[in-house]
Amino acid sequence: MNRLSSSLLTAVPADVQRPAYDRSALKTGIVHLGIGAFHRAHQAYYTEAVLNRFGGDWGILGASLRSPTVRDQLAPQDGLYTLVERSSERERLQIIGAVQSVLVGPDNPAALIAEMADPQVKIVSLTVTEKGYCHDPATGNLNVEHPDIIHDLQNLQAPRTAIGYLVAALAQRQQMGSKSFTALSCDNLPNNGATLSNVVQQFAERVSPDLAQWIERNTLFPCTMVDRIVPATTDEDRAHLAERLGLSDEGVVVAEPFTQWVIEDRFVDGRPEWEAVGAELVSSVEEYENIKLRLLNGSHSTLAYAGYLAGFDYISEVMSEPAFDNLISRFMAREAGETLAVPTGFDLLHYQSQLRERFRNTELKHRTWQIAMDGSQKLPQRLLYTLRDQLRGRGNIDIICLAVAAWIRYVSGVDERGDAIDVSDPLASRLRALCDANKGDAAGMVKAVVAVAEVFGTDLRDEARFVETTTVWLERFYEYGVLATVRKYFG
Ligand code: CS2
Repeated sequence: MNRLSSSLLTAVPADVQRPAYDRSALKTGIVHLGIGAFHRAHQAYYTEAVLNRFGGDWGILGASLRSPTVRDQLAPQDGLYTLVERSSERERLQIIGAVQSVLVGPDNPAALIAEMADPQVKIVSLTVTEKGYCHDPATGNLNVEHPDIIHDLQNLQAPRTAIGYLVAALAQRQQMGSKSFTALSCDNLPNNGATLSNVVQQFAERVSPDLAQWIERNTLFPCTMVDRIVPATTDEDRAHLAERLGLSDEGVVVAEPFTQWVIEDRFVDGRPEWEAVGAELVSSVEEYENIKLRLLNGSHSTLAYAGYLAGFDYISEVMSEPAFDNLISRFMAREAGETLAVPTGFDLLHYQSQLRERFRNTELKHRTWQIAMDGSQKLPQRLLYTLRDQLRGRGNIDIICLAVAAWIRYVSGVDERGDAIDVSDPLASRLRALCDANKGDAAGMVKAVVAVAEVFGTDLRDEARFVETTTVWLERFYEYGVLATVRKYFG
């Protein structure tokens, strides 16, 4: 079967949307670090919509900081790939042309730095996941003991981290006397722009105070709220698409129809007209960000840990168990939802029922295991800020504690059948050791794990209500199993 490429664009079925603009007119205006499935189904989708509507030249150069996979998928396809939007009601296919090419950092770090330093580039955007910020999730400060940060501070010409790349490129711009760029964080972190600015500043300070000052004066780091559920693409997705398209596409991404992007409107040197194609450009994203992190991502992590342990592979399967659906409705209404301030006119109840609908989408194969990854980096903003607010206001914390207990049960590394869990987390071995050292003693396990300051800060270990309630759930999980426990209390 032929592979999707520029010359075969005309061969795709007529119901598949294609780039309606002249791709050869594109210039690299955006460099995107971390060109995974999410970027391709979200920010690139919005930029594509701008190009389809107005033309223009806002092209994207994608970069992978680790693996060559996406480059190898997209290079033979001239950067083209299909976005499949899927729900039980419909399937919509679109070929995206906004990504011009992909660089692989480790192959040639200098080439990527040079691209980022080119004054034609106005925006450097990022989806490098929580751990890509190399920060301490509880405080937001740069982790100066992180091996990759130590490496990058000594080898700025060949960095490994996004932070190293940003500072190296900004240093070149300063030296050349050119304008700075907008650094646009699109990761699920609270105050993501400010968090990025903070770690970049702390890194740059160590390189040169003069550079740090130049960055501070010239660079903007807007905050964003990004939302679209985009599971990892499977071989089945590729096979299904090949049938529909009549061409093979190694770079296909599958997403839900829903998408949202709220952006703080502060840019150094222009941006695509994203507001004309559905993005919301606002003066502050904080409320949107909290709503999304605490309701969507908080629910996701809760469903992922408890659902995985209960034996479910996919989020839609977890949601088809009525007790879990109940649990998550209550979590949103009585715990996370109680802590949120909402923008004027925002319907919080509608948002919650829409979320449950989205989680139930059976056409998305969203693995509980995928969401369970990197919990140590995710828990603070997804569950623990809510927990602190509820403790302060003496609100309900029952389900947050259940979620934390499920996470502890998960990172212990052994499931309910006695099989190993493949725990993917930068703190995996430390967390596992803490659980092993307290085997058979739920109270001891909770005490040891909540003392991990990078995740829980230094305050939560002394919150008796939190520690005790979490312990009770963990005891129940060990005694009756997660599914029976959830059915008993939420069925
Ligand atoms: C998920 C998110 O993998 C995860 O941890 O919670 O990636 C989620 O799908 C997105 O934030 C939705 O916008």
